[in-house]
Amino acid sequence: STSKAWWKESVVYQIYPRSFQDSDGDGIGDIPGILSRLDYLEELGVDVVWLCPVYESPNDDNGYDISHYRRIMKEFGTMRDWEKLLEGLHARGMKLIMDLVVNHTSDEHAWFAEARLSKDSPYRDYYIWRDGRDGREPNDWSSFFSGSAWKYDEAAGQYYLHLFSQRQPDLNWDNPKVRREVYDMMTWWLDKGIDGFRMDVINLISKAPGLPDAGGDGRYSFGGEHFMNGPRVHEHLQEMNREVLSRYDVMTVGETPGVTPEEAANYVGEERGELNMVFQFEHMDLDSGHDKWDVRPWKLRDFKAVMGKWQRGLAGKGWNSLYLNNHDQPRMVSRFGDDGRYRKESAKLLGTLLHTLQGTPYIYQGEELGMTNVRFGGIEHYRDIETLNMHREHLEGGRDERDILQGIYAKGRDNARTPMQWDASAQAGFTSGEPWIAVNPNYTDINAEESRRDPDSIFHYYRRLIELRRAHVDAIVYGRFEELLEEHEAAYVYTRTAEAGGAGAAGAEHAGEAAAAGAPGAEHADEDETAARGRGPESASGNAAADAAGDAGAAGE
Ligand code: TEU
Repeated sequence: STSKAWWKESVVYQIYPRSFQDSDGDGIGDIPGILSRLDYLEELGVDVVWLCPVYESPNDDNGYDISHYRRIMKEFGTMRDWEKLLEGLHARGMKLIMDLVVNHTSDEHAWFAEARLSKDSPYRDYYIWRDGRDGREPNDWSSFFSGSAWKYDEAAGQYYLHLFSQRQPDLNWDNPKVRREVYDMMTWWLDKGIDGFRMDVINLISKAPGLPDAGGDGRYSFGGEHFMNGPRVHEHLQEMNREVLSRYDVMTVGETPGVTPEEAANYVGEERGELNMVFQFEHMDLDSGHDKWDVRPWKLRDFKAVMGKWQRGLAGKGWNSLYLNNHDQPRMVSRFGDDGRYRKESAKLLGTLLHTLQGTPYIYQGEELGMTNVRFGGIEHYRDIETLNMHREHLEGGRDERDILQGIYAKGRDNARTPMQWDASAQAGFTSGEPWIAVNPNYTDINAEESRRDPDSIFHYYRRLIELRRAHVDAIVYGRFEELLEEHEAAYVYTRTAEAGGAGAAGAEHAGEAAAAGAPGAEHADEDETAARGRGPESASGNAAADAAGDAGAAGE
C-alpha cells in the first residue's frame, strides 16, 4: 500500500547556484541572487528547492569537492545569506533540501591535509590509502573523470583512491569515525531547519574488501561491480537513518548510478528505513554506447520500456523520482525532444510526462523555459572537469578534435550549466559582469521574461501542470499506472487511476481515470478533494512530524 507523505505530493526545483543569478557582478551566481528570484519560484508553484552544493570548495568540480562542510562558499555569500534563503523559502511555503556529498571530500579538506602527513595521523584512515603494485597503481580502476582512480601522494608516500577527480579523495566509510563525522554534520544542518538531502553518489560509499581489479581490456577500466551497491551500503544507510534521518520529518533522494529497480527497492523500500527515493540512470543511458561520449540514437520504445520498468518495478514497494535532465546531463528538449522548430511543443510533451508519471518530479533550472544545449566554437569555452579531462585524453589518443566536440555538444555537462536566461538584456540578465561560462546565444529568444509574458509558453504550461497535480493528488500522485500500446513506435499512452478512498485503499474500486497524455486543464472524473485543501505541503502530510530530538552537532570538522 502507498502511505501519504508531503514529499510524494511535492514538485522539486533544482538550482545550480553558480549559474542561476549573480548579484554582485563577479560573474558567479550566488545566494543573494537566488533570494532575488524567490518570487519567480513561487509563481511557478514548486514546493521544494534542491540546492546544489554551496559549501566551501576550491571548485575543482564546482562545489562537489567540499573543503568545509559547515561553511558557505565565499563566492556564493555568507551563512547569514543562506539563513535568509531558508527563511525566505519557508515564508513562502517552500522547503529546502541540501546536497550531501560524502563519498569524497576536497583534497583541501582539513581531514585530508592531516591524513596525508603521516601514517600515524588519526585522520589517515578517513581515506583509502594503498601501496603501489609493481611500481604502478594499487588496482586497475578508472576514474569517472578519465585516467586512473588512484593518485600517488608524495607527502603520504602512498596512493589514495579517487573515483572522481584527483582532487576528490574518497572517504573510507568502513571507518566508524568517518560515519560519525557525517552524521554529526547532517544533524547540524537539520537542526538549522532544512527539509532534507539529495545524496551525491550515495550507492558508491562501500567498496569491496581487497579492492579487486576490474579486469577490462584497457589500461584502466570501470570497476563499478566492486563499488556500486557495495557490501555494506545498506548497513550504512540504515545506520544513518537510525542515527539521524528518523528523528526529522525530511525527504531524501539518493543519486544512484547503475541501479536497477530490484536493487532500488532495497534503498527505497518503505519498510527498509533507508531513503525515500533514488535517481536512477537507465533512461540517461539509452543514447550511450560503450560510454556516454559514444552517442547512439535512441528509440521511443526503449524509453517507454525503461520508464515502465521503473513504474511497475517500484509499484507498492517504494517511490520513484522523475527527471529528464539535471546539472550533469544535456538539456531535455535537445536530447529527447526537438530544440528547433518544435521546441515548445516537445518541451511541453516532455513536461507532461515528468508531471504525470508516478513519482516526484524534479525540474532543473531553465527546463521550464525550454533552455537548450549549447555549441561553443572551441574547447577554450568549456569549464567542466569531466569534459576537459575527456577532451585531453581523447586528443592524446589520436581522436579528431571535431569528433570530440560532437560528443561534447551532445553530452557535455556544460550544456546544462550555461547561465539561467532571465531576459534579453546583456548576459541574459544573469550578471552585470563577465559570466564564468558564456551565456547561450539563444537567450534573446528564450528567456524568463518572454516566457512569463506569453500565456502559451512552456513556463505557464509547467505552472498549470503543477496546479493540475495539486488538484488531482489521488490520481496523479497516488494513482495506479497502466500502460497501453506498449509496443507502439510513436505513441506513449498510459493511464493513472485513483483508488476509491484514496491512497492506502489498495484493491478498492476505481474512482476514476486520468488520461495522463492529455493536456493540463482536461477534465477528470476522480472525486479528489485535495484541490479544496489548497497549497501547502504540510496540509497533505500523513506522517506525524518526528521531534527534532538531535542536539547540536559536535565541534568543527
Ligand atoms: O554525479 C555522479 C555521476 O554518476 C555522474 O552523473 C557523473 O557526474 C558523470 O556525469 C558521469 O559521466 C555526481 C554529481 O551530480 C556530479 O556533478 C559530480 O561531479 C559527481 O557526483 C562527483 O561528486
